[in-house]
Amino acid sequence: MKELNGDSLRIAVQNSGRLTGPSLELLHGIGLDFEDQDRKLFSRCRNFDLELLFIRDDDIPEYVQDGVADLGIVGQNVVREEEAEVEELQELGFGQCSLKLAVPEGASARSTEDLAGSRIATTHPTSLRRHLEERGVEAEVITIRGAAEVTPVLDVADAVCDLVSTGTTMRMHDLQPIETLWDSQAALVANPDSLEVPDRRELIDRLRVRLRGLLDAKQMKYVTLNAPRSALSEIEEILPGMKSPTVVPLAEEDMVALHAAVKEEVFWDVMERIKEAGGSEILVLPVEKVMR
Ligand code: PRT
Ligand code: ZN
Repeated sequence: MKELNGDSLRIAVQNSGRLTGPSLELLHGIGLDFEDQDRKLFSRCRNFDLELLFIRDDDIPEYVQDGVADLGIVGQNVVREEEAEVEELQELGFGQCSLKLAVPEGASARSTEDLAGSRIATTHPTSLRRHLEERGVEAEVITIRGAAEVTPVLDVADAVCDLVSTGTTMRMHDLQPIETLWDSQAALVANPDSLEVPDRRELIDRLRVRLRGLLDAKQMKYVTLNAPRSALSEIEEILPGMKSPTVVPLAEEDMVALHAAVKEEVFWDVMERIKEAGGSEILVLPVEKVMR
């Protein structure tokens, strides 16, 4: 194992919240062996020169920007809100949400412009102010810590600007979204200086390759099927494998077996066309990791 001059690579992860479980699962998924039971401030990887730093999500962008950690796993929303100078390396496919403006059911406002002169309660004041400025709308921004959805009922605000994922919270409070400011998900971010230090860069790149492998695999299925040799060229065209499909002759003459990796998003479409072209005994298996 390579030792960095002084200290190890450090990654900041939310200590307890929505991103914690998926973040740790991801890090374990790329083969990192570390203790995550008693959530101390630090946890050291046993098989990689990496230390985990468990902190509140709001502190992650700043800690990464200031070099307290080289890397962080955090919502894009927090990075934007803190206006942190960090480099986004990779979207991670969890923690999806949107920042939305909403008004009570029955209110007449239908757009940001309609909120001129209103009081808007938000957990994301910087983002809201920027949005209002872009639209040339003047409104009172009321910053709150959480539970923006109760402010209209309490007559603290006329509208809210908060994160939404399923939309249940807003519906339960009779709030109707009128505009989406942006969408967000969890991302891997880095301190720009850490990327310039060769030793660190090398470790970061290794982690990135592993992450890509894991994330790519999630979007893939491994497919095997049988087909008459005569249908081979047509099926090969339909089946967009990583390169081209593996073709194996079968004991039964004029029949072949094909193996290929197929992207989840085009999966059903591809399978239907293959069946039409003469494919049969189609087996679909999950892909655990991909290394290109
Ligand atoms: O203690 P700490 O500061 O670390 O945690 P926290 O309470 O600030 O954050 P946490 O754990 O709630 O969320 C961490 C991150 O998850 C956020 O920064 C987002 O990147 C992401 N995320 C994804 C969400 C949501 N979805 C989400 N729905 N964060 C918050 N919410 C809240 C929202 O504010 C609203 O109150 O959930 C409610 C709405 O949910 P739905 O499903 O009813 O629409
Ligand atoms: Zn937080």
